[in-house]
Amino acid sequence: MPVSNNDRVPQGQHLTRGFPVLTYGPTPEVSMEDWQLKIWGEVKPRLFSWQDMLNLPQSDFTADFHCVTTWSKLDVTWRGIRVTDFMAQLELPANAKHVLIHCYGGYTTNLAIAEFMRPDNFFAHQLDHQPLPAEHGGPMRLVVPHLYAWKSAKWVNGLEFTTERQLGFWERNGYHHRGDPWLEERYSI
Ligand SMILES: Nc1nc2c(c(=O)[nH]1)N[C@H]1C(S)=C(S)[C@@H](COP(=O)(O)O)O[C@H]1N2
Ligand SMILES: [Mo]
Repeated sequence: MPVSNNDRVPQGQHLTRGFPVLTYGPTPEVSMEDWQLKIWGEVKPRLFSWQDMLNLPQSDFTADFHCVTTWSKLDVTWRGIRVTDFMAQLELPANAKHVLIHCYGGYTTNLAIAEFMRPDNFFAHQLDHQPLPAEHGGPMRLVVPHLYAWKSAKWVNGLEFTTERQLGFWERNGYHHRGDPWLEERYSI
């Protein structure tokens, strides 16, 4: 049976060796000391430092990774902070329905709150038991395993909560607002 028929590899995807780097534009250089995560919009504004993040519960994750350019990688091992554990620090009002993820370097991507607040999503600061390399989004990235990997924002530095959907970078440029690989939600229209 060809590997592309593996029931963990969505239609139109193939397994890749290694871990390709896919970045639009230059790789931002951000140290752990300087790294910050800013929270704003339909929520009380907050600022989280690197130490604030390390003070939260730390978890290990094994997750599959599906890039819309058709490569998939199974069982990537990460360590970091579960999004639901992080969100327990905020009091999110009921009218906050969407989040626009902001990154060092200006990249953005959007998620509905229901897609963001899943227990399988996490902020990662380790890959394969090593500090997350800069090219893979270090010092800290978001990982959203159930959606195409353009939602897994590297060099994350902000969460903007909104009542209406605001589209992120790829979503404004023809990609699907949700991006479920199992439904092949690749492009808008
Ligand atoms: N800030 C930022 N995050 C990003 C991207 C990017 O260009 N900038 N590319 C996205 C895309 S299209 C993919 S497939 C994954 C790739 O992650 P990797 O380079 O660690 O494989 O990161 C996503 N997150
Ligand atoms: Mo991608």
